[in-house]
Amino acid sequence: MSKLQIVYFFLRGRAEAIRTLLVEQGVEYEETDVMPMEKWLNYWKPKMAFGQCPLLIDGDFELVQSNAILRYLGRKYDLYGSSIQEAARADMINDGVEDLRGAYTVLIYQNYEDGKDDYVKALPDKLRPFENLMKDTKGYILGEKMTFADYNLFDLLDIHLTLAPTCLDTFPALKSYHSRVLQRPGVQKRRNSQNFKDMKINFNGKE
Ligand code: GTS
Repeated sequence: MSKLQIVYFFLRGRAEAIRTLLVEQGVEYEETDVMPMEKWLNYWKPKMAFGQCPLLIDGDFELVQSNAILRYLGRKYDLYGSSIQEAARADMINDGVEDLRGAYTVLIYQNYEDGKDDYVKALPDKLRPFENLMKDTKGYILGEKMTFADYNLFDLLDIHLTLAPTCLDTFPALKSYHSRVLQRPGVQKRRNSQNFKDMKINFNGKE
């Protein structure tokens, strides 16, 4: 069986939760860097269903949209809870992650210099819903077992800690959740890899 392949920029970006999930699950994968830009524009971009990456290749199956990829891997590796209610809670939190990631992406790529202060000021109101949703769990989104959405929520919190290092100080549940996920051996394995250390978070270097 061929290895899974992630086709993306050499960035953490929208692929980092996917990579961390795969490393933690012990799934070997290969990376294809879509750069240089001419190759991205002329070769890879036209192949992408929505003109954007990441793309996951699993044998003869190809999938774009980072959240669809996370959900696919969630189903494939049993990281999607064990009832429709559990799956729905994982979906709900993952959708919340996407909403905040969208706002973060606009800041990073369109308004960093002028918008960062206001973004950081408004951040508590954006993080509070996650704190409320996570305050009764001592473990992960569904309790003891990780889901695909945990990799995404962890990554979201992690990039916000780089943007605003004290942003979790008033959110004890999120702060301990972030360090709990960070300490997981598989997550540490990913974080300690040279590949992770060499990657920027975002294409333009802003973080
Ligand atoms: N909704 C898509 C997803 O979740 O996968 C968005 C993907 C996306 O925005 N990809 C960007 C891209 O391909 C890269 S990044 O924002 O993830 O860093 N940009 C290049 C282009 O030509 O649009």
